Amino acid sequence: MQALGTSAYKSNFDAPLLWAYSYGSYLQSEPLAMSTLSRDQIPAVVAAETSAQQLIVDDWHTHLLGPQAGPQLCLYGIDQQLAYHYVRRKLFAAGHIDPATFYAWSLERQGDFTWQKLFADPASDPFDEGCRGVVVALEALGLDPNAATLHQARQFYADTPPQEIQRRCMELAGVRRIVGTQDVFNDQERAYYESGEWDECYLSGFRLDELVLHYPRAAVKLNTWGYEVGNDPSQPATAQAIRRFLADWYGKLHGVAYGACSFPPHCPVHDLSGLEGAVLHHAVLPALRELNLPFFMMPGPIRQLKPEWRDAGDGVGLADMYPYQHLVRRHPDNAFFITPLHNANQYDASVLSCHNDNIMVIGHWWFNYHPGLVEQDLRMRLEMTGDRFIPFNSDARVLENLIPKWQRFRAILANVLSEKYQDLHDAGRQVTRAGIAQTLQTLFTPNRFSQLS
Ligand code: RAT
Ligand code: ZN
Repeated sequence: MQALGTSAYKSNFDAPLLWAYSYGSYLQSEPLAMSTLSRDQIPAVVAAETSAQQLIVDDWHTHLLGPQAGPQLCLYGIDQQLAYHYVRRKLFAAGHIDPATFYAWSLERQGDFTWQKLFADPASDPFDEGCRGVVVALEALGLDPNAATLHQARQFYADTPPQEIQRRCMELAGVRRIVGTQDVFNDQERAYYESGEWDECYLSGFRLDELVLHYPRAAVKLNTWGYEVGNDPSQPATAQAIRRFLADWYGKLHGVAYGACSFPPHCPVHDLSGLEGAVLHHAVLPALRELNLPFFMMPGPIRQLKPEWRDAGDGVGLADMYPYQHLVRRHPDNAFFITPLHNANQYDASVLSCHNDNIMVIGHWWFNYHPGLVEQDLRMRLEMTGDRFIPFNSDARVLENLIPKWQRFRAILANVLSEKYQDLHDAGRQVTRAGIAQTLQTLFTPNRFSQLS
């Protein structure tokens, strides 16, 4: 099998990671790191090792872009936090407002209304992760999450440059680099990618939903852009043109980490007689293999169940995992990540990664980003695969989302990992601080697919 952690792929992630801090420095400067921990010492050591100061991570899937991308693409601030679709969903589901009326308002008016109904009104305690996240971020940034109005928060954002907001969000979350969601079929995004400046800490997740799921629509654009494609992606000339398009954009985007696509629950990704399967088989997967990029698959969303709710109106369905089993076996030289949206698919995804060395489970997002589910999956993944998965990505859309999501996950990680290390200790395994640091490195190091060679 060819090396999948390719030079291009590795070059994005092989820069001196802050891991140097932990494992390496312990080995050199702290001999104690190698000494055996008692059962009672384990929780404190795991808590320190998983903290935002010590475990600095790359966030593998977000929708973020930095301040250089401008206010339409770089979302931050109190009103954007309140407009996050996890929060809006709650507003609409509770029947507080008719969506059409709400969307006709300015962002500030939407923010005031949302704050009043979901936060200031004592009848609405924010137990849900979306609203709780706003409370956590405000508190972490030194703002009053119990304020009656948004006056103080708005003043803070008016006085603070976006670069400073970004710096604080990343520092509080313990995030070093951020992979975004680059959809070049989106005209507004493409205009920025054609000519905009990139902040070095942002890398690209090359988003391929339009190409794979809506090929006829995508083909019209491809032809407009000078890639001569026909209706049938299995035709060699068409497949070749699509591959050229992917290679060209790989060159234009900043530090592409993978190609990515979400799939509806019953998508026949393996079926070569369907358009999705044909685009994948003849064009996308060969191109990614040539570029040495993994393919990041997100089965499960049902888009626009309630179109009038816009991005708050999507749903989720249990995915048929058979097509994915077929796909990863048919393409043994491609690397895959998988992150099903439906919680009941998490187990199948882990099993899939147990008997295929070219696929790894990653993260939590959207409807399965709930502490109870994340904790349950983390246990299951450790128990089933050892350290062969990437535990978390934030899927943040607004910069401040980084804070609550990573804080929440770190607490879960510390708790579950302590329990697992105590369990190993009880079984007779010697547990050391250096060993814990090494495991965390393995779990979060993005270039592990290089070991597939
Ligand atoms: O979780 C979300 O923010 C969704 O709206 C989706 O966009 C999802 O993150 C995705 O990447 O498809
Ligand atoms: Zn996403």
